[in-house]
Amino acid sequence: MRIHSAEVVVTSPGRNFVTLRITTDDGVTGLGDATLNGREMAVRSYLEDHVVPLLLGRDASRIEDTWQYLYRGAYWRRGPVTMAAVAAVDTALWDIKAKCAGMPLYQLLGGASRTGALAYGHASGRDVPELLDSVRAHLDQGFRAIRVQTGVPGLGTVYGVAASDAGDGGRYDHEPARRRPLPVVETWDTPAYLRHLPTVFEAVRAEFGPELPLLHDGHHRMTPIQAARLGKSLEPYDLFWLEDATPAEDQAALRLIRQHTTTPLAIGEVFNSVHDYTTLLGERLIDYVRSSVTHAGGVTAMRKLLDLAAVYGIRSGLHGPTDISPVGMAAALHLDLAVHNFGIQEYMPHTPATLEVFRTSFRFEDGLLHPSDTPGLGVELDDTAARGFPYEPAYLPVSRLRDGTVHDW
Ligand code: KDG
Ligand code: MG
Repeated sequence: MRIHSAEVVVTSPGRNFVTLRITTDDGVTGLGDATLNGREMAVRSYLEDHVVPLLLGRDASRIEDTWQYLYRGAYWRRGPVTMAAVAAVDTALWDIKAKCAGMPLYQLLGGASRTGALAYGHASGRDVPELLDSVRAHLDQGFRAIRVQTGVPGLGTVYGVAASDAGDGGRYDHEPARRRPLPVVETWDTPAYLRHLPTVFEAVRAEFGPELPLLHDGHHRMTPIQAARLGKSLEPYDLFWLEDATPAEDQAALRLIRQHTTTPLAIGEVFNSVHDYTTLLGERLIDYVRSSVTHAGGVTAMRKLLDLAAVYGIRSGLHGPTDISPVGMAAALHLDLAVHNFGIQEYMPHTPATLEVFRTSFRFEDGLLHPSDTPGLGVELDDTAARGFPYEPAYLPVSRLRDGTVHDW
């Protein structure tokens, strides 16, 4: 079974997605997600100009060999653009292999280890009353674990907080609504955030009790000692995890945080290689691996990463925001179901327009996600619908401190 063609589809049903479709000479198709928020066209070019020509005529069943060929063969390895492209090829080939086997992908990964993957939803509010309403709305939607983000007194728009309560408890969507040719600038103040956040968790625990798993994303904004202090001050509220407390590329920073707090730590959504994790895993400095199939080299690389994490008793918490397409999400769900060291899965439901383009079969029931038993990944792309949503440049925001200094967003 040879690769006959490979095409890149860029579509923008409310936000941009990059998808690779590989077709074999006997007509089997596979999809891979290559979306890199704000840098979509770089991945498209990498795939179209440098990867697709290498794929034509290759044996579609040789997934590991193709992964190594694209990774080692390029000489210039790693990096988000390269690894998103490699991931898309890898995921599409797994989709093809599972379709040919007539099985859902998770069966090829060893079969189900659980009935479904515990998902966490994103509650947010500009203030505490709005946040509590949002938590209630998420519980009503069936979520059994909740990420908590709020506005900070004195600051305007804050990461993770819906700009309005749209009646569904507010929906935060990583900026597609604020599309423009240049990134918007948000003002940030870490001391104000550190003073405020423990009071937020106190209010949430007082309202919803001790059992509900609660998560929080620091989104890379603290210094190690600030993160250590936050972890310590949140200990009474028993978080499931504190995510991305410090800029992720500084693995050694986690040593300092770990020395001061027992709040569980999660990191890795911006990582794209197992090599980004070696200190973190080897020294057990984190509790959850946050990478996505889309950005970390595909199903093949993610499986290896999670198996290495399992050696150290570290669990998965795969990245699942709306800028991971339904194809990337489905790939994550097959892994979630199969690996022993599953922890939790992030789940931001995609918009109806996105689900017109990507026909999914995964389901969310009673707080758990299941990839379905459709052969392959269980997602198909509707080309006609995709063509109705042309690419629009869109960027993530940029943070500046009150004095104008650029900060981590
Ligand atoms: O594109 C950036 C988003 O994927 C990121 O901001 C989402 O931090 C995020 C999360 O935890 O989902
Ligand atoms: Mg995050």
